[in-house]
Amino acid sequence: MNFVCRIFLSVLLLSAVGVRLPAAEGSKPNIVFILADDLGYGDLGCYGNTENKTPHIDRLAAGGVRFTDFHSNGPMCSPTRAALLTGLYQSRFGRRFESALSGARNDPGLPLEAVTIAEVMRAAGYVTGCFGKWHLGYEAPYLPTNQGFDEFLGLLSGDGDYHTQVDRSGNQDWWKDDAIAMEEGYTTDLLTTHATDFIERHHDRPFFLHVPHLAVHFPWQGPDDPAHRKAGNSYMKDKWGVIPDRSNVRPHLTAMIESLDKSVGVIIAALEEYGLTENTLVVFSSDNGGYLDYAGGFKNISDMGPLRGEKGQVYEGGHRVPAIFSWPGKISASVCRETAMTFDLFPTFARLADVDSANLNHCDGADLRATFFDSKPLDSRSLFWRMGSSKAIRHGRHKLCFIGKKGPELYDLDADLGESNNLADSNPDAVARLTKLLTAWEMDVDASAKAYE
Ligand SMILES: [Ca+2]
Repeated sequence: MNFVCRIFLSVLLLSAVGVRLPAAEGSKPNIVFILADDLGYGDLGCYGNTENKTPHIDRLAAGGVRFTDFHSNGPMCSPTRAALLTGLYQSRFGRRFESALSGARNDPGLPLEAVTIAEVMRAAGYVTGCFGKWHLGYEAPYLPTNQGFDEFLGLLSGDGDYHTQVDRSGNQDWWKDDAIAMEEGYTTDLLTTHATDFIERHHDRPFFLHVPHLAVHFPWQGPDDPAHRKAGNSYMKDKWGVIPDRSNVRPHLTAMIESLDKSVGVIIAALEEYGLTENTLVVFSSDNGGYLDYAGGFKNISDMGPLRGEKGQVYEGGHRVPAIFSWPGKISASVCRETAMTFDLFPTFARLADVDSANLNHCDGADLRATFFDSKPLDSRSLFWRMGSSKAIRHGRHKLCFIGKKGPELYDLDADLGESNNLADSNPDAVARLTKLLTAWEMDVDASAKAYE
């Protein structure tokens, strides 16, 4: 069965189980997924940072499973979000989804016929809420409320001023469901307030709460930094924010990270207040890696830990991200070294909601439950990234990259996490084997994408 047939069969199956279950279906766990934006692999205390104070996220990690080899599907915002929502490689929806959606009015969002995790959870009896950054469509009909979320509040574009909620084109960008609903406040705090309000209103039934924070994407503005953008002006050339000392972005980023950490603490406190802690899986991750020194003249930005590269690249710094799974009483504290990816969350969340595995066969991602519940290894598999003319495959300890028109780069990540020692010349067999797998994957996803071009 080809891919398009499989996805439409899946839609039919979802329709068949689409009768909402009664609210008394209390045994199903709540799921809270908090997604940071552009957070570097080394930006959190629990991932080795000694400057940023992140006690709430560190506490989640200390009591749960902390992955060290977790990857975003893309090294940019929109690609990872498309993969998260669909459980599929974003490339299956066309090459547009391998980079950030532009926001142009002729740049449609995620196809409405895609089956999203929010639609799956809703069909399984969950109330679904998204509070944060969408970046999968800028206007109707490509809105979260048409993609399975009962409630949406936040921004549709890729970034906005944290104080005025104005996007880089000068548009007011703060929405409640399908309408502009501007609010006073700091973006991270506003999203936190609405997320906890959602918990309060729905604490007596299973809920799927997705909090895709804007933090810590630029403009780099901590809570005490000034507003930067006003509606009606264009900020395309100065989208980064106002940093008095461009050589040192870090203090601003630290303030943003600590505000994000505070948000996690407030959401956890809300779960505790309603006695939901032992029936709720909380997952924290990032949509891609952070920044090193940037071409706009900014320096000392994210902490990438030992990794090479940054956001937008297929080196580890672009896509190896923090990932923490916390569920007190159900998940034991451990560090997990299995290789996993954002799109694995789709089948994982769906299976926790008792969705039949037969309805999930179309997914590219894998169910991670046995990994974080029972510390079991995942089946061997290859994982792929492609953005523009750069692409990479990971299989076991090896990673093969093609950066633009340059020749192959082969790294042994077990021995060389920093991707500094290119083994392509000394191991041509591995290069040939992985190139063959990568080529087959490209043919597969490009064939799927024809339905959307
Ligand atoms: Ca991002």
